[in-house]
Parts: sequence; structure tokens; C-alpha cells
Amino acid sequence: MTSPIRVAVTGAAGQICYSLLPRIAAGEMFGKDQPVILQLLEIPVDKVQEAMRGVAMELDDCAFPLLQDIVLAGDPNVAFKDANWCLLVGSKPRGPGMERADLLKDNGKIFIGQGDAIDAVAADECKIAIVGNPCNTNTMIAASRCSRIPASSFTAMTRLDQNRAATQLAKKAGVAVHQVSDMVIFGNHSPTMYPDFFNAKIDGKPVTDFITDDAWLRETFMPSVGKRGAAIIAARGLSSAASAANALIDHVRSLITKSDEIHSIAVKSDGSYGFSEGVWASVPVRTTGNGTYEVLRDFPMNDFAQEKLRITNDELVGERDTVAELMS
Ligand code: NAX
Repeated sequence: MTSPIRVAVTGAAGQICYSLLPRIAAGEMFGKDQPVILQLLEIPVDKVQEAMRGVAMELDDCAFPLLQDIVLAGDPNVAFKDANWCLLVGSKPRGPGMERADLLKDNGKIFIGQGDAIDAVAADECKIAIVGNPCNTNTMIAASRCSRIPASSFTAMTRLDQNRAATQLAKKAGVAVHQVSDMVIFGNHSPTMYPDFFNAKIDGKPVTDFITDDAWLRETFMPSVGKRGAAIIAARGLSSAASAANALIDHVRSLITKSDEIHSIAVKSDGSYGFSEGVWASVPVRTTGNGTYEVLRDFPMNDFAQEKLRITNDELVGERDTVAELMS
């Protein structure tokens, strides 16, 4: 029997985790022959810890053959102990009237504490995938606390944006979504993101050969990908949960699989595409297995694209500046 891997997941009583945890336990993230131990973290508030216990009871009641144990924690040092993967889903939501700068700083404090704990107690080869918003900047903050775990092990999720974009292109072109490839999201997971339709492909040919309505691509497609989260909230009264959980499964499955497919993952900027030093920006990657990836630096960018890249980079730099004092 393969030995189990330890998967730490934060925000365990939240709505994304309600969709995510059963799928991990069923083997959809790490494979149908890979046993897992779930190490769940929630804030140390009785009511929330109780809600997490309820989620664990349901996981028990599923009798998943691959689920070897569930650890429930209110302390990150317990949740991240020897973890092979840390999935940081939990974060503080933006409250009514709350400024974005305060949201950045409040969440920054969470990710400082979690980064410290990961560096102190997680497994040496641990990989960290961050979903909790603002996810790019939270990832930068957590990684900045780590000296033992390298920055390359920290990624933020833009796969939901990629999946949303691919589906919209497929629907417009009247093809199946699996025919769409190379649909890369650049920059921040926010409405400034740049969904790069110029380099996206359908059956290996440029999307623009199939969708010739340039105004639709620029004025309908792009903003609707960037604002899809808000559209889900308007329709459902709650933010995306099942699709976010699904995207995280895709994100991690891609990272553990060596493949020639191109995906969007936010990683530490190496200056490619004009992204500034130190920010975590979404770029095209090819995954090389075991949680590693190679950034593809040669996507051609026209003037329109370069302007979009500048806008999303400016936002990431602004976020970096807002939390600079926390990181010093
Ligand atoms: P919920 O509010 O349902 O759940 C979040 C949970 O995190 C809560 O139970 C809360 O107690 C917990 N939490 C807060 N601080 C914590 C801490 N310090 N340690 C452990 N747990 C903590 O939110 P949910 O809908 O599950 O969304 C979670 C996060 O994902 C949010 O930040 C959300 O904005 C973000 N999203 C990111 C997406 C992406 O594509 N990157 C898309 C979906 C989602 O909007």
C-alpha cells in the first residue's frame, strides 16, 4: 500500500472546502491509489471549530477508502505539521465598507502567520497552493516568510479564470471546451487580469481564426472573465464554490503531472512579460511533475496586450506597496 500524503487545508468550514474536501478524499486530486491524511485548519472560534467538526463527520460518513485520517486544528503549527501539500483556501472576506487596503493588510497578517508555520513545520518538499484572496499578494507574503521552503514552491490559483475563459470561447465558437487550449490568464486574480485570447487556440489554431468578432473579444469576453466572480455572487447570492474547488483540483493535478499542456499559474515574477520583481503574477507554465513548473517566456504580445499587462502589473505593485510594511 502506498504511504499516505499529508494535505493541509485552511478555511475548512468554508463553502469552497465543502466542495473540495470530499473530492480530495475521493482521490480526485492526488490519484485513485494515493491515500491521504487531511489536516484541516480553521480559526480558533468555538462555533467555527464545531462547524469544521461537522464537515469531518460528513467525511467520515462517506467511508472514503483513501482517507486515512483527519486532523482538526485551530493552530497552523498543528495543521501544517509534516504537510506535503498546503492548500490555503481560508481568508478574511471583505466586510461592508471595508477598504481594499485594509483587506490586504488583514489578510496579510494571516498569511504571515501561516508562512511562518509552514516554514517551521511542513515537510521539506512541501508545495503550497493559495486560493484565499487577494491570492497573488497573499502568496507573496507567505513565501516571504520562508527560508527553508523555496519561493518556487508557492503558487496562487488562476485556474478558475482560465477555465471560465476557455468555456466562454468554446461557447462563442460553437466547439467543445476540450478543443480550446493555451488559454492563459496573465497578472492578478482580479478584474485587471488579462485573459490572452490572442495566443489561445482552438484545435491548435488561433482562436481569432474562429471568432472574428474582435469587439466581442475585447469588450465582452475580457471583462466578463474578469468580473465572472461578481456575476456568480449576483446570481447565487454566494461566491463561486464548486467551480473554485474544481479549479484547485485542476491546479494541483496539473502541478503533479508532467505535461506539454499550457496552464495559467501565478508564480514569483522573474521579469517575464514585464512583471515587476517580487510580485506573484499569473503566466503560462508547463508543468514538469512533482509540483514543479517551467515558465513559458515567449508568448508574443502586441501593443494592446502590453497595455493590459502594464495595468495588471501596476495593480500587483500597488498591492505589494500596501503590504510592504508587513513584510519588512
Ligand atoms: P468562506 O467565507 O465560505 O470560508 C472561508 C473560511 O476561511 C471561513 O470558514 C473562515 O473561518 C476561514 N478562515 C479565515 N481565516 C482563517 C485562518 N486564519 N485560518 C484558517 N481558516 C481561516 O469563503 P470561501 O467561499 O470558501 O472562499 C475562500 C477564499 O477563496 C476567499 O478568500 C475567496 O475570496 C477566495 N476565492 C478565490 C478564488 C480564486 O480563483 N483564487 C475564487 C473563489 C473564491 O472567491
